[in-house]
Amino acid sequence: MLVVASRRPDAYTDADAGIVAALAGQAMVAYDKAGLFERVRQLATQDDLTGVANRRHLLEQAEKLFADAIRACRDLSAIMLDIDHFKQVNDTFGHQVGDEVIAAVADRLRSVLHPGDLVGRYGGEEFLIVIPANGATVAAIAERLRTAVNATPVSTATGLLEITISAGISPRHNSDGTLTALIGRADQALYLAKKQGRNRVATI
Ligand code: GH3
Ligand code: MG
Ligand code: MG
Repeated sequence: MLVVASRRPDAYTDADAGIVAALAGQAMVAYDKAGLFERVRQLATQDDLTGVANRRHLLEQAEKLFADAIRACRDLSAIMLDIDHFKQVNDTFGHQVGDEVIAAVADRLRSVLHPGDLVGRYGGEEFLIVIPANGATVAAIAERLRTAVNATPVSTATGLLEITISAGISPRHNSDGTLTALIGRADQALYLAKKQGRNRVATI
């Protein structure tokens, strides 16, 4: 609602009202444009299913965090997470229930992470987290993420499902010249966690 007021009686003519209406119309166009712009930005950066960063946005943001960490000599780690035996969920209950599980896992990851942490969907049922920490701190965060997923069963259309994840951590080393190298080590660590029996965290 737009109100134009004056203390003077009969202050405005019909022509004035027309001008105000035209200006308000212009403002509405700008308002709608801003809304559309925000929607396009969302579509370009967010993963539809989970609301976390999509792969492209995730890697773009991760490159920035990686460059900043090198410049300022700050701690940085990558955590690669993967849902355990997820194919069984799809095969037993169907892909829609699988999708519900992926979305619920993303919610639980987000509930543990802080605003400065980066989380995105790296692949189908794989999430990458890039976090300004290393050593015992990042190990504790990964453990909290694992526990957050496993603590209570996930509610789906087919009922409650026990879901676990495995996580691989790679704290940034000075020898990690590129983000790709850092992510590669997180992936190796994840592979180790799977090999050691799943539902656990491993560090390389
Ligand atoms: P592991 O414990 O070794 O990770 O076993 P897994 O069964 O989770 O591993 P695998 O990589 O074999 O299975 C991943 C499955 O995820 C295969 C693929 O069909 C499924 N998938 C990938 N993206 C999606 C998705 O968006 N929705 C659903 N429902 N399934 C997906
Ligand atoms: Mg898996
Ligand atoms: Mg996988």
